[in-house]
Amino acid sequence: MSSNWIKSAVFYEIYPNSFMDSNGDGYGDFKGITAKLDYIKSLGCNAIWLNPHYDSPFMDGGYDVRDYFKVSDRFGTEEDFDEMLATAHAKGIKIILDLVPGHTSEQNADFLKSAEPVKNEMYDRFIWTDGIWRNYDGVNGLGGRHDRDGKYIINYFATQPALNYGYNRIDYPEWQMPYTSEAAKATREWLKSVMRFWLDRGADGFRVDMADSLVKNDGERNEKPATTELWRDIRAMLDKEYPDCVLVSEWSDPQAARAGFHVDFMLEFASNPYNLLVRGDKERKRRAYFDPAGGDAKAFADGFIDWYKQVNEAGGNIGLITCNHDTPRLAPVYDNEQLKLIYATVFTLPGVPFIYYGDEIGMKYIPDIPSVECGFSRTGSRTPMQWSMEKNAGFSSAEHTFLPTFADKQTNVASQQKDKRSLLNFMKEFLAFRRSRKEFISDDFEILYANGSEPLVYKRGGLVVAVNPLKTKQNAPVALPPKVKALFSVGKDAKAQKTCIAVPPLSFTVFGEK
Ligand code: ISL
Repeated sequence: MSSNWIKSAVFYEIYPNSFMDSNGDGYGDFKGITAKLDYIKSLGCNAIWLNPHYDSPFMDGGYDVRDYFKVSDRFGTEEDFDEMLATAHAKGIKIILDLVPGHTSEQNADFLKSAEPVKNEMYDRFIWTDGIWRNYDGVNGLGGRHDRDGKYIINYFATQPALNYGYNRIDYPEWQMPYTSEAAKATREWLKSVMRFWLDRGADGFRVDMADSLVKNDGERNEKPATTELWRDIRAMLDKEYPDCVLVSEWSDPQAARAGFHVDFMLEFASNPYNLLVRGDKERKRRAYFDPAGGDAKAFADGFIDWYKQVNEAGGNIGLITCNHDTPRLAPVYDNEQLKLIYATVFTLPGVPFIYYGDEIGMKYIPDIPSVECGFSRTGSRTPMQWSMEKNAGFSSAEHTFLPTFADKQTNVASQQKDKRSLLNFMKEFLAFRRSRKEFISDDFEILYANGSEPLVYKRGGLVVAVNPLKTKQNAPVALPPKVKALFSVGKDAKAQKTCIAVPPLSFTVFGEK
C-alpha cells in the first residue's frame, strides 16, 4: 500500500451535524454515518472527508477545536467513532479527517494555560503581543479577556486564537518569533503528535484547514516559503511513518503541491479556473462557462492548464469539488439537467472528485436562514441531508433539528432512487463509467478546443470529451478519427463529422474507440 490510492479516490464530504441522526437528538452522528456507508458506497465513492469531529464549543461549526484528542460527544462516543472507521474500512472506504492546525478554540486548555499571567510551558504556543496597552499596525489582536498582559492574535473568528508557528518576516521583534525558533518548532511537533494520534487510530489522512495560514508574514498564497518548508517536513514524517496517509489542503494554489500535499482544492476564489467554469466571478463581472448567458471557455482552459501543469510537475493532484460546507450549492442556480453536465465535466478533468453530501440529489442552497454556530451565509449549504419525505426529511426523529430540514418531492434520496432519470442515478452511472476507464486517472490531458461559449473539447488518453452548455446546437472544429463512437453521454450524443463535432444543446459526450 501507499498513498497512491488517492489517484482512484472519489470522495464524499460529510458535515457530521447534518448527515444522519441515529439517536433523535437533532444532530447527525457517527452511528448515523455508519448506517449510511452502504449508500455512500453505492454512489461509487470510496473515500470520505469528514468535517471536524472533535470536542468543540461549535463557535465555527467545529473548526474551533477544544480538545484535539477527543471526539465531540454530540456525535457519539469514542467507540462509535472507532466503529464508524472500522466499518468503513471493511467496506473499502477510506476516511480522512479535518485537521485544524492554524487555531484552536478559545476554550482549548493549552490556550487557557497560555493566557495565564505567569510564564508557563504554554506561554509561547499561541501568538501574544507584549503588552495590553500597546497597539501595532496591521495586527489582529484581542485583549482584556484574560490576565496575561498582552493581546492574542486570531487566525479566523474572535474565538479562534492563532497557534504559534512563528513569523517569516518579522516586523515587531518584541513579540514575533522566527519560524525557526524553538517555540515555533514545538508547535509543529505538537501538530505531528495530533496527526499520529488519529493515524494510529486508523484515519487515512487529513483535509488540512487553512493550510497556508501557519507561518505569519510569509508572502502571497503562491509563495509562502516558510509554510512550504513546514509542510515538507510534515510530509517527510508521514512518508516515513505513515506512507498510506494522504494530505489534502485548503490552500488553493499550485504551491500546495510543492509543499507536499497529495491533493489541493481548486476553490471558488475570485477568478480561479474552477470559478470560470462553474460559478463565475461577480466582482470582476466574469460569467461561468456553464452560465446559459455564455461564458469564456478559453479563460477557463488557459488558467486550468497552467494550474494543472504546475501541480502535476510537483507530483500533486487537483481537488475537484461540486461544492463544500463554505460554498453556496450549485442548485437552484442550475437545474438537475445542467448539474449532470457540470458534474460530468468537472469530474472528467484531471483531478480527485469530491461530492458534497446532498449534491448528488441536487439539494438546494437555502438563502436567508438565520446563522447557526457562525455559519453565516454558509448555513444555507449545511442543512440536513434529505433522505425521504418522512419526518425531518428522514434525517432525524427529533422535534427540533439543529437546522431546519427541507424536503421536496423530487429532492430526496428515496424518490430519486426510484426514478431512472434522476440526478442520483445519473451520478451512479457516471461514476461507474468513470471508474471503468483508466484514462480518467491518467495524466494524459489536453484541451483540443476552447473558445467563448462554443463547445469545450478535451482529451483524456484516447478518450475525447465534448460538452455544450448552451440551449442551442453548436459545432466544434475538431476532427475525430473515423473509428470513434459515443461511449457515454448526457443529453443526445454528439456526432463526429468529417471536420467537426456536432454537439447537441445541453449535452456532454465521451468518445472513444471502445
Ligand atoms: O468560507 C469562506 C467564505 O465564505 C472561505 O473564505 C473560508 O473562510 C476559508 O476558505 C477558510 O475556511 C476554513 O477555515 C475556517 C472555517 O470556518 C471554514 O469552514 C473552513 O473551511 C476557519 O477554520
